[in-house]
Amino acid sequence: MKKRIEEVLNQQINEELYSAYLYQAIRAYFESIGLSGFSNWMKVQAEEELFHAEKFFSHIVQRGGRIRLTAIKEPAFEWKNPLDAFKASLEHEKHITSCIHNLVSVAEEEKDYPSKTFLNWFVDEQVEEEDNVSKIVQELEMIENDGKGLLMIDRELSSRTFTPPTNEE
Ligand code: OFO
Repeated sequence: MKKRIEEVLNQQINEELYSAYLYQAIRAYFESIGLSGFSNWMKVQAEEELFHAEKFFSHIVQRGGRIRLTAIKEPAFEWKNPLDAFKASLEHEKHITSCIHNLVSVAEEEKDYPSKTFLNWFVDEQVEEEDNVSKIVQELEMIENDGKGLLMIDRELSSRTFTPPTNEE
């Protein structure tokens, strides 16, 4: 594996671990305002992020690269309301989407076709990630922080569970 590819894939491990850290911080915020369903949704989201980091880790190792773990930055602590927290999540997912697209470009430039194929899963995954978060942002915009509406969404989000995809390479 070329050094440039090894470096950018390692950076993405940090991005994915930061994502998990951010969603745990948002989870803690939801716990602090008594919304356990929202908290559950963020817990599952953080679990997904660890799964993403693991995929990058395995790919680098499988290709003979070396893992270098770096410091994870501190996430925010407070959000104005649930809508603000979900808008921040959507912004973050858009950032991750651009990171993934950038990785695809580097894989193309370096003619690393196995990495390019590997990254296809993430290209699709990001479409889903942004869509999931956008839908919740829309619902929250509709209810405009109304208490009853929040409790209904909270109930809905309490049923989310983490199921790792089975047809992995
Ligand atoms: Fe790893 O997709 Fe979200 O951040």
